[in-house]
Amino acid sequence: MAVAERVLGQPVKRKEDPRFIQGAGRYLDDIVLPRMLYMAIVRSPYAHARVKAVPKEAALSVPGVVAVITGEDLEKAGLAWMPTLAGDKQMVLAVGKVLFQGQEVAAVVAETREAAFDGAHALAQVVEYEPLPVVVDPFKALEPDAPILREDREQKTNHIWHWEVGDRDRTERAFAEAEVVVRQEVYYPRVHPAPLEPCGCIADYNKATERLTFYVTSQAPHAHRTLLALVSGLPEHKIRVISPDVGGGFGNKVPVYSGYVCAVVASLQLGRPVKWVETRTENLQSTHFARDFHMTCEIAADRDGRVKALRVKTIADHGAFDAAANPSKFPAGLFSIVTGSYDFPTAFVEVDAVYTNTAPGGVAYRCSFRVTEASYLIERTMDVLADELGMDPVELRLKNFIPPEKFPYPSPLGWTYDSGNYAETLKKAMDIIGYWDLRKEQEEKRKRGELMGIGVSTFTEIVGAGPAHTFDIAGIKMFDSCEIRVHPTGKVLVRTGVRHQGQGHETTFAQIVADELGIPVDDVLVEEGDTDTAPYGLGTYASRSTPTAGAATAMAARRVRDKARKIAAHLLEASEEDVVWENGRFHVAGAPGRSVSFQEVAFAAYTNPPEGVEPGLEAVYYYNPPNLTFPNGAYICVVDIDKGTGQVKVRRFVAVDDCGTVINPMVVEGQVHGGLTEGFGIAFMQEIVYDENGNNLSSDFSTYLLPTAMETPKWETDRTVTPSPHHPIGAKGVGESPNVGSPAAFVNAVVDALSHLGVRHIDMPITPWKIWKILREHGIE
Ligand code: PCD
Repeated sequence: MAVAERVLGQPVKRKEDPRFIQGAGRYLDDIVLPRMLYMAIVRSPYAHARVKAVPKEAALSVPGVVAVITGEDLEKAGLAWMPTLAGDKQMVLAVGKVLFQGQEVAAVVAETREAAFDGAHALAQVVEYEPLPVVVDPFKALEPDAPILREDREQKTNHIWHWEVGDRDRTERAFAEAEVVVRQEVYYPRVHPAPLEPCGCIADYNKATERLTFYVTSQAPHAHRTLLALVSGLPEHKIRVISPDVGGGFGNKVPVYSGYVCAVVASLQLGRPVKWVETRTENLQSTHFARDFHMTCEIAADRDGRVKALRVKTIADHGAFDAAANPSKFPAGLFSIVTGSYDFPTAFVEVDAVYTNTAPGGVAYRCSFRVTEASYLIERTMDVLADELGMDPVELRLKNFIPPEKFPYPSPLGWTYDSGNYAETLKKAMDIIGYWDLRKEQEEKRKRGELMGIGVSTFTEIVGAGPAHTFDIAGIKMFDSCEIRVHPTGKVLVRTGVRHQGQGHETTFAQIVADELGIPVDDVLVEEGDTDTAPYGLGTYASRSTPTAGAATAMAARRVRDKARKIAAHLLEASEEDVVWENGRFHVAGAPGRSVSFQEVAFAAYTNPPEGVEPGLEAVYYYNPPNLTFPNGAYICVVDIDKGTGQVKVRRFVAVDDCGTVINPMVVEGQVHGGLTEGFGIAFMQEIVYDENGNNLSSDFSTYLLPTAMETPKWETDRTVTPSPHHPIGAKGVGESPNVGSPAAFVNAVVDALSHLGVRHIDMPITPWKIWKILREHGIE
């Protein structure tokens, strides 16, 4: 019999794309319910001010406005504050004072969207504020005479928490004895996930059934259901969260926002559906930002380049409320992956979080909770060390990589890396790009005064949270789930506890099931996002879907297969032990001719089940991963710099990723292209900037730039495959890798182009203006 080609690993075209490319996706704002009202939010123009009066009448007198909600109203209902994922609390609507520009002050509900905006505008004109001194700089916020921002908390400074990990004493000793020490201050600027579809919801409370249906652009519908139940007091079984097609998430759609709570309150009061969709500026001003880490990194090493110790200190700007989205035991997320791909004998890391008059956040923007900051820092500082030692960055890395035989590798900061072959991955990238030839070319060009740089980043990530014993979000354990229903004709419905936002789960998870059950991918329908039908799960972010729900999917399919084997044995009149599963069919051992297909078994499950076997064919699996997965990669970037304008041109970019077993190489390539483009935007174009009064100067797409097809370089991708030893199909996550690994490659390339001038570091975003100034400072015209 011909060996059936496995669908796992095939570039199956995305099943979801026909609806997306025909404009037939169904996003939140496409949903229009009968009798639906619209909500708009009045926001503070001040970054810090007392709110003296919110005269509702101004909005109520606008035709079409039906209700206005203020902080005072919410206070009466005990809803003025909501808990954040970081264990802090955040104002839903301002009570007493506002703490950042764009903070929610009142919600206006009206018959039409236009009337809601008109009402909000009218009210915004008359809200009375008394401005207070503003602090936007986290270092100034820590000074003894800084104004205390959070009067609601009993604290005398703006310091939120201190977190440390590693062996302080051993690290100190290693530094004291080191032959070489480098130290670099690195700022990872505040950026924003800026999904093309902003955040929004429809709250639809039915007074007769006492049920709330909550449509929301959510990356984590089940977690949102539980949090809504806890915040609103509604019984959880009377809440149904539906996350329709999501137009990009990037971590922005993990938290619960004020607009959601206000829409629910409005619908509860009015008994009508209430829609709220934020504008682009609202998205950039007030829904959660990412990064904003001020880091200092030190590496101790031998003269010959062997690393001895790592020491990191970080000031984290958390804005007005500590609303960072992290697993609860990890206030700085998984930042402690900062030893990266290198075999550091010891390390010590400290992070201090600070309140400022800026928007709250700290979301895991394409990043498994602060992994991008960590990866950028170590990859940047390894280059600083190479420069100090006069070594090639590639040689320094090859010398210090964790060798393949050391896996599973216990890192000095407490992780157990599952697998990797870093040297192989780097060498592949070097071959593709022709590394040593480029170095020769660079040498020649330098002689001619031309600026060319080569940047290397060999990063390691940590994705796929749980395991549940260490990881929880607001107390909910981080496992994930899959339910499989096989219909009598052998067609399959798969539901999972995660919720894709364009990643392709409808295809890749179907491939997993098709592969496990020996059926065509087209026979599998994957559904996510409805809490009434999907099994409980923690959602899609932090590249956790494949490591968790993807694993659950394989395990559930195996459960289905185990039952199918019993039925097959009955059909084949053999004992179960003699039934072999091969090439997508069951046959009797030694008699491959006596076989049945999965479809025949499925039909029998409903028409002819064996004695003592339950009819039907379904399975559910809640997968609690034994460990995280550690994807990695080697990225090499080549840049040319125009001396006249400071313009950086990315000439080539080679990305070799290792995400273990690849389910769909085309999807993976698409993920890498998307993440590299975002990384490119971060490195060269983007930053959320505040002036000293706390005005957000980057609150639209003319000031906060997204790369378009015009700026985006051509990406060259390849891979190595080092399967995860603990994942059922050996897969690791990949969605985040390109955003985690690429910023350092871009910046390293630019710094490399200027290193002969004595330049060791440049903070992102690397704009032409910054480069132009540096060149002038170094006398280059
Ligand atoms: N895969 C394959 N293979 C392997 C891996 C993976 O195939 N080995 C594939 C899967 O299955 C899917 C994808 O790929 O489909 C991805 O995956 P992952 O890595 O697992 O991830 P997920 O979880 O699914 O997702 C998440 C991510 C993130 S995280 C982000 S940001 C982003 C990414 O994802 N987002 C997005 N990507 C994307 N895409 C799109 N389109 N959209 C979006 O939104 Mo966060 O944390 O949230 O921040």
